[in-house]
Amino acid sequence: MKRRSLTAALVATASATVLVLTSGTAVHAEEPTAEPSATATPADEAPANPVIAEYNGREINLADSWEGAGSCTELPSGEVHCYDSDAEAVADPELPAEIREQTRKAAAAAPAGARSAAAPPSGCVADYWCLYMKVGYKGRLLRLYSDGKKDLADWGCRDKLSAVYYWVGRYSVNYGDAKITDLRSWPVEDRVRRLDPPGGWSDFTNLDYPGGGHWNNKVDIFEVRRA
Ligand SMILES: [Ca+2]
Repeated sequence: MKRRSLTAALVATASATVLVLTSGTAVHAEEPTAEPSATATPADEAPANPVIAEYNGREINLADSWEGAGSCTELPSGEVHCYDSDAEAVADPELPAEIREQTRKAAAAAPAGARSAAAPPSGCVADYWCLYMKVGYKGRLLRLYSDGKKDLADWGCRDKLSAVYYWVGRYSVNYGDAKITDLRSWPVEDRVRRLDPPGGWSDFTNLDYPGGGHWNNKVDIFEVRRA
């Protein structure tokens, strides 16, 4: 992912150099004539690092398809597990015991059928970034844990993110913040926004996008920053 960004930066720099060296006429010819689309970078090329996950005892390529899975979790070990139900997800024995315990407590504290302010939304687990593909914390759910940039194309979630929640279960964990990025083609700068936990962003259509519009279905990179 970093490699790809670097390459893009180098290409952009090279293009800029060419433009400076060419005549004024050429510069005009290179000027964009229309407002670039929301996602101007190539979205159709196959991801270089597709995420392989375990789902019902077999391996699936998330970049290609979730194959019916309702949610997937990036475990602290680096492995990724996908599930049919939230119950199965929050009980995964490979989740750290403290996280399972905190999540259980929150679910027990929430009144049946209603979500209290203190409880995380459906399927979210403590100390995880919970990424929902539909507004209102609905749709497919990706739980991210480890520090660093996630190219959502690798996870099969590019241009699909609609809501995010981070619920702090253990304040001893450095939960940091996150950054969402919409990649744009030069000369338009990538759009970036910081998300400060704890809490949630339940509807990305209400999250203002720089220059107008909203963030719904635009995010390409999700960066978890715990350090
Ligand atoms: Ca995008």
